[in-house]
Amino acid sequence: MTARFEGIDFYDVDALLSEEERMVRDTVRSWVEDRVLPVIGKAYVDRRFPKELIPEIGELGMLGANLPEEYGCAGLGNVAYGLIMQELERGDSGIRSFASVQGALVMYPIHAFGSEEQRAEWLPKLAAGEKIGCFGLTEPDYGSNPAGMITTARRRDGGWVLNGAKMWITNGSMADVAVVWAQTGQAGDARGIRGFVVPTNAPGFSARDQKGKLSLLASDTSELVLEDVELPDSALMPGSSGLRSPLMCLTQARYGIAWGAVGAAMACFHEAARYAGERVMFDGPIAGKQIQQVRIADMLTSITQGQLLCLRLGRLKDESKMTPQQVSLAKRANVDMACNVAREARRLLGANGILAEYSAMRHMANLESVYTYEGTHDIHSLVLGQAVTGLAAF
Ligand code: TGC
Ligand code: FAD
Repeated sequence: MTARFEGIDFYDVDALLSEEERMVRDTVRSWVEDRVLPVIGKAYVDRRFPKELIPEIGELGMLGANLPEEYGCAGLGNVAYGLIMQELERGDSGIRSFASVQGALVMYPIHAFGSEEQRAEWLPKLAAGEKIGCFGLTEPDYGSNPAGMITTARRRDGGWVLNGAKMWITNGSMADVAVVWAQTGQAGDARGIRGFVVPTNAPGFSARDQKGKLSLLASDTSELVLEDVELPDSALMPGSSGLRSPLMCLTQARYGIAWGAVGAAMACFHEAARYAGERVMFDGPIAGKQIQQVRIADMLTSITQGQLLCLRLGRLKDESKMTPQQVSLAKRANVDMACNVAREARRLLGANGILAEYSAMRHMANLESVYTYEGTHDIHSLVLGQAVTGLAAF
């Protein structure tokens, strides 16, 4: 009998990482094992985001980790950042979502498009986890097509007045600050879209928890309502300009999701491989049955492909050569891969696979949201179709 492969790095991707990248990965991995895995099953069943972990997430430098140190961030490279997302999502997609939104969708735009005052006011507190942020782009009638948004920002008395509603907003009910995208021009004018930094205690701003979810249960998802929210001129992010600005944020978040999905798949694979070795049926471990070996081989192959895809994408990002279309390919491929791995892992576990005590079904349900948010799988198909054919088929 040959030796068993128990790890989750079949192609020794480890050898392609720097010492710092490995150290970051191992630190987050240990933290997730010690602090997330023991509580996440219950938090999920209780439909509760484990908010008590936020200060530690901040303390370990996991929020906006690829942003500069001068604003209290870790100033890491993009591969290390991706590995943080991978390890957080080995715990749960809800934990990774929290960090993705805070870092890529709130801190990134404030850093990229905000004024120096906005950066100084918000970035250090967001990095430390002392303040929580959310990102409002999607609206009830404008999901895949944010260009059509109907939330407006109108000039009044040297400031702005915001009106509208945002839907499906991660961190929405617990946020101190919302990055809100609104139309300052005529309806449908994508170039009139601007971003605002909105304190959630502003009169007229309210958030309502989204009820009835069957996915991402350990995550805060909310609707935001803006009714005559009066803001000073300084709330506008001066560098934001058109739909391109929120789409640039999505590129950052989708990059992290491509890594995170690999983490969820690794967790499912690990659990399934171990279970197969322990579960005896028909006089032997199910690991010795050919059908389960095909399952395991398929999972291992697709996870390995996903790991290599992320690493190459991260190196391109570090060289400032990464394109949004390359990110679309990785988000689309890796999330689809992780959905398949989670489903097959759940099936391999038999009845135990439906329990919260195991992670496969939780990941499987979570990944259905990940498949839909940050550009649905279909939207990324169309982005790639356009990249190849030159024809937009949206
Ligand atoms: P289009 O005309 O193609 O583009 C408008 C301008 O933006 C530029 N651009 C991008 N820039 C950076 N990154 C990208 N990914 C970009 N995509 C496009 C483009 O070059 C153009 O620039 P310019 O200078 O010419 O003005 O815009 P379109 O209206 O045709 O839309 C294209 C489409 C459909 C791909 C886009 O609308 C899209 O991506 N839709 C999906 C919406 C989406 O992903 N929403 C996500 C909401 S946030 C979320 O889900 C958070 S979940 C968080 C969590 O919990 O982890
Ligand atoms: P729709 O756009 O209505 O799509 C419905 C279906 O039609 C999909 O299958 C889609 O692929 C398909 N479709 C759409 N257009 C086309 C086309 N042209 N051709 C073919 N098929 C098409 N948004 C935020 O702004 N901030 C957040 O923090 C946030 N967090 C989220 C958290 C969760 C848990 C979820 C589920 C969503 C979150 N979203 C957030 C919203 C998310 O980005 C949207 O759900 C997503 O963009 C899709 O929009 P939609 O749900 O309105 O679907």
